[in-house]
Amino acid sequence: MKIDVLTIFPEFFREVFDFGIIRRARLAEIVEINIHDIREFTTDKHRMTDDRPFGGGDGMVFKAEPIFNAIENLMGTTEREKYPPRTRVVLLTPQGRVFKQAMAKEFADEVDNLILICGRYEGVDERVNEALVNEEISIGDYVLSGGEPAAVVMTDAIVRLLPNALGSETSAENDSFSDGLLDYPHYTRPADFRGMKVPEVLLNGNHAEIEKWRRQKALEKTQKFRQDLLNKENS
Ligand code: 6GU
Repeated sequence: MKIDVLTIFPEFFREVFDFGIIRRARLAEIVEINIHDIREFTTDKHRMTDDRPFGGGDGMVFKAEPIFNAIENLMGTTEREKYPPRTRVVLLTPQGRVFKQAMAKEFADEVDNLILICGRYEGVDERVNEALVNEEISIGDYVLSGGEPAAVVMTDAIVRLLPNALGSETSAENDSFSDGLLDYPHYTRPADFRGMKVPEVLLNGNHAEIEKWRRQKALEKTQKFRQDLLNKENS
């Protein structure tokens, strides 16, 4: 997969993709991640990426032109109907559909060429959406000052699901959300840490019992913190 991030803060991404699973996936050429400075695609003397909103009101609006230029440069077109197959252009904005594990899986399975546009200011000129964007995505119900952290979140969630991104010692199958439940609790040595004991069932080697215990604990945790996950329509 190739991921292209469009941002006015390329420095923000200087090291975030240099650790752990993402770093390994990049080195193994499972994913290629490129950061592009939207300001490089301005054409005016002052390299302006934002301007005042038509109709008045507070704040600034991200200009359409530099984003159109950047997409044209990447895709050879500014008509989303003409994008190559398995391509998605995503605008990261609090106005978008909320990103979920199932969406991460979809992108990992169905997309080879992902473009993440990091929104900024009070918003982005709507013509970007009308012409270029396949999908607006938010990472949750809170407001960030820009889409940059969301681009990192999406990239991480997707890359770790790409074939061979996780080592054999780990697996995405048992992750929280992959079965619609939160994960069960984990313990490692020592069995007695400062008087706090690991549940007996995990020590006795009875795998059927252990499975049952884990399932029960996952259910309890989900019931306690994420009732919404138990109503299937929400997930
Ligand atoms: Cl993608 N962008 C911004 N600015 N705020 C957010 C968000 C994105 N997702 C949640 N809040």
